[in-house]
Amino acid sequence: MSRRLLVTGGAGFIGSNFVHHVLEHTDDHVTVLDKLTYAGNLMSLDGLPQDRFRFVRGDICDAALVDELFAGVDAVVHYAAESHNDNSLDDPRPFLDTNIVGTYTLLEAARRHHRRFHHISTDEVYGDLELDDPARFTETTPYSPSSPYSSTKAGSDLLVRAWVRSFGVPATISNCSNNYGPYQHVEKFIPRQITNILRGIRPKLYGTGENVRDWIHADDHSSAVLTILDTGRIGETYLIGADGEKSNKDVVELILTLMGQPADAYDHVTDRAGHDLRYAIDSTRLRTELGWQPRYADFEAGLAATIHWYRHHEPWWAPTKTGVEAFYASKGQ
Ligand code: NAD
Ligand code: TDX
Repeated sequence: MSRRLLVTGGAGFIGSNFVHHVLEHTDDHVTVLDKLTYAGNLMSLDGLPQDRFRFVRGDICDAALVDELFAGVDAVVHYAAESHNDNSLDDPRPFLDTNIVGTYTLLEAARRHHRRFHHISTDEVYGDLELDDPARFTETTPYSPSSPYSSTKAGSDLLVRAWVRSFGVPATISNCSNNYGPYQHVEKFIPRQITNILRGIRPKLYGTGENVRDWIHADDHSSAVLTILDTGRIGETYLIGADGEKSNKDVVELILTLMGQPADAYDHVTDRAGHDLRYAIDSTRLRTELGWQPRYADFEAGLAATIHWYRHHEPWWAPTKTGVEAFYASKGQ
């Protein structure tokens, strides 16, 4: 049966991938609510079926607008956030406004209209792991966020849990690992290095580059969220991951090799303050309870496809590239 979905942050990286995924794989109708901050890009929503898609420019902190939109939908998937750790170290305030107050505003509307609500979050709420720790994050790992970004995401998760318990809001939460794929802003690690190479700039690795991230293709994140929306248990948290642990150094070397450059043609730059060492997700609950499986098992193939996408979508990323590199250069990164 066709649903009416509201997707916040649908002009961003993962939100836009989700909108494409939903409109391709279901009969659902989608309304995107997005403020179009520096991170939003309407070009990411090109080519969608216009009879099932609507875009509304607005702020998730705008209670009147949010209330009006909730009245007209069956369910809400909440991606909108300030999402970049490096920006949160530079200016934390927008992270508090959007990630905390914005989520609160949406939860109050979900409560008033009793709407199904799915909250998108991150594995960074659990802090980090040692490189040689056999443990991975599970749904019961204690919260221990490190950065202004991850602490505001942790705060938003706790708000959702409280609104479920205190007010009976029918909500679920997912915490996903690092995503890669098309439509990711060039401030982020993988697109930054790909577009650096395309511009003749050497890739930049923070610190030693031994830090490990657990990579998942954005389309696999989307299929997991759709699975939780369809069959997840209300009040539950699900971790989403695809067993993709790689050191940053290995990822940079693979990008260089796939792009026909010497594998060591990169620079070490100033490390990120408070840089989390390793993230790793155990997604057993999602796989066994809900039967979800990732489709992009081969990271190298997914990365090659992502490189191909950036090569052929320069008009999508070129307008932001110079400003992002100037920001990093000012910090020695
Ligand atoms: P992004 O920065 O690419 O996109 C965020 C979008 O939200 C943008 O379109 C922006 O315009 C919009 N937005 C920001 N503030 C808003 C506001 N106040 N009102 C309305 N819209 C607003 O982020 P992303 O990487 O796509 O991340 C999306 C979500 O997924 C976030 O909640 C993030 O915490 C989570 N997440 C991201 C990753 C990752 O690897 N990128 C991993 C796990 C979880
Ligand atoms: O130029 C770089 N060089 C570098 O070595 C950049 C931009 C990053 N890095 C490192 C820092 C991290 O160890 O690469 C790793 C990945 O960095 P980001 O792309 O900034 O991602 P991360 O900080 O891991 O957070 C991401 O995953 C979890 C998303 O941005 C978050 O929104 C999500 O919650």
